[in-house]
Amino acid sequence: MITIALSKGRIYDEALPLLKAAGIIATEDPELSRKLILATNRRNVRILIVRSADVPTYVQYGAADLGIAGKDVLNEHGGRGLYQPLDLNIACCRMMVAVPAGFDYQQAVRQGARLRVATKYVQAAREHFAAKGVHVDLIKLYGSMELAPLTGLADAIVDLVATGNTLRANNLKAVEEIAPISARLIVNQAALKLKRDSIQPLLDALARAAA
Ligand code: PRT
Ligand code: MG
Repeated sequence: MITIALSKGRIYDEALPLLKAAGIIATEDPELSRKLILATNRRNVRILIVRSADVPTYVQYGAADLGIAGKDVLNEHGGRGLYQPLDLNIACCRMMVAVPAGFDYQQAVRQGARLRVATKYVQAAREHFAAKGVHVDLIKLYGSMELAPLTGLADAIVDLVATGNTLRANNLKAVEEIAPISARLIVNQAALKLKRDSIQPLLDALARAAA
């Protein structure tokens, strides 16, 4: 059996055509079914539906052999026990620093101000500001980061930006790119060795589909 961990929403939607090209079709739609384990057209392949931040954990411990997770999520997880063979080029966006439209970020940085930064991506934010030599107090949030500068919780946020519509709608502006983000295929290192005969053809097919 090969078990693939996926999150519902944009990763699942954008992974579907790639999996299909690799010959894997789920027999149910996770948006309609409440099942967390989906069967596929292939008797030896099943799909687990987990929260996006939990995908690396399932694969790390071997509860899933493969998974698809955003680079943002992998960076926070740390990637231990994971083989990352493939950039799938889906769910693309950019991790950015954003501030209120009227805030002069560059000047605050030049003046050596200590910034309060709210984010779900504490690890990435810490590395980014340390490399720039900017002093920050990081405030961990689990979502709706855009609200933090609007309520006085923080001066800036680190968040993912795709179209920029969410920032604009909340009177914020992106001031710095931290990293481009896309979803990666991840594989449990032990599973790759033990089940190489069934996993390698799947990796090859996904690589062709993502190219
Ligand atoms: O939403 P939930 O709390 O269930 O979990 P999640 O946010 O982890 O899952 P999901 O499905 O929203 O995101 C899964 C993955 O998609 C992320 O880990 C990213 O790798 C990737 N991705 C790509 C994005 C975006 N684009 C994106 N735009 N994830 C989130 N966003 C959010 C962003 O945080 C912001 O709130 O969309 C908003 C900005 O979008 P624009 O288009 O308005 O700029
Ligand atoms: Mg989300």
